Amino acid sequence: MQQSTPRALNEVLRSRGEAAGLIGVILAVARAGSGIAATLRRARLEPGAPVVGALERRNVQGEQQQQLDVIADELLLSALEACPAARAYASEEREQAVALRDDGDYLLLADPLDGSSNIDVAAPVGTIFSVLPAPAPAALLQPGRRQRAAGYVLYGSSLLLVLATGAGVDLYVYDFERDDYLLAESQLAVPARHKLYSLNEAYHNDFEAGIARYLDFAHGAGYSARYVGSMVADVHRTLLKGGVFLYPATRRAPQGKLRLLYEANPMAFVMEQAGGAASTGPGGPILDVTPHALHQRTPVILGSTAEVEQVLTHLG
Ligand code: AHM
Ligand code: MG
Repeated sequence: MQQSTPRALNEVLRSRGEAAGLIGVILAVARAGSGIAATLRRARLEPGAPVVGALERRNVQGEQQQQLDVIADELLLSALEACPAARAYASEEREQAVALRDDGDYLLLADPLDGSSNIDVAAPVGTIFSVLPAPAPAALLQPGRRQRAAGYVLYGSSLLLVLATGAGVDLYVYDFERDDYLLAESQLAVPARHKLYSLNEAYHNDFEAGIARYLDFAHGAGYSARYVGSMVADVHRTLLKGGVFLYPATRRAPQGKLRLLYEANPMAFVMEQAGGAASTGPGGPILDVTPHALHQRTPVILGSTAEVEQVLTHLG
């Protein structure tokens, strides 16, 4: 894994007056992100290279291979282990949080490789992360409103870092030659409205009546649909172009599929910081939910303010 400091990213964060500890945590995530990207690019290229699939799966040479989600999780953990400000790490890949340093000021929560089933088809995937303050004793179950920073790394046709630290949303592009993240856009603003929805419509018969009513409305109102099936890619498109991303409750998954702490909260923070909205539906804003469990799931409706509102009016 590359261990150098992303200097340009560091400089921007310092010039914004961010706390040194917070900068350290963000740089650790950024470093892990470029390490994950390097690993993704090597997949299948050499004997023993990682692939997605069961850990028991073997490559054509008969060697056992590692799941990329597990590797991504380990890269994040080792980057944080070198970071004095990190108090604990919680991940979608781990049953329990990992304690790091008793005097660390921040907690990192992450989905190390979101949308990993898309890797087999070389479609975009991402790392989603959330940074919370670490009061003593460390408290992982804080509402998303308390996040100090959140964002994602998108492994797509370019490697992007989208970051919100409480004063808007910045987009950085990773320069592979300089091993650094360069600021490409500041103060991203999600368009207030755009007739586009993004959800897995195959679950139509499993959605509650309100979502079905919304879809009937959208079909009659000239909406378009886009769905990659990687939350990072779908949310990133929503952030730049507008529209609404939904992963509602279904009959089989009454709380939806997405995790509150690793996926919904960081994406909701980014979306609100960009002037958009993020709701659970009848439960109100995602960021106001008080979590009761580390791996808790939540329905997600986020994107352009007017489009989120439109969905909510149909939920009754
Ligand atoms: P994962 O964390 O196991 O990768 O699952 C989350 C992913 C999201 O990226 C995406 O929005 C969703 O699952 C897609 O689910 P579905 O296939 O049910 O539409
Ligand atoms: Mg995920």
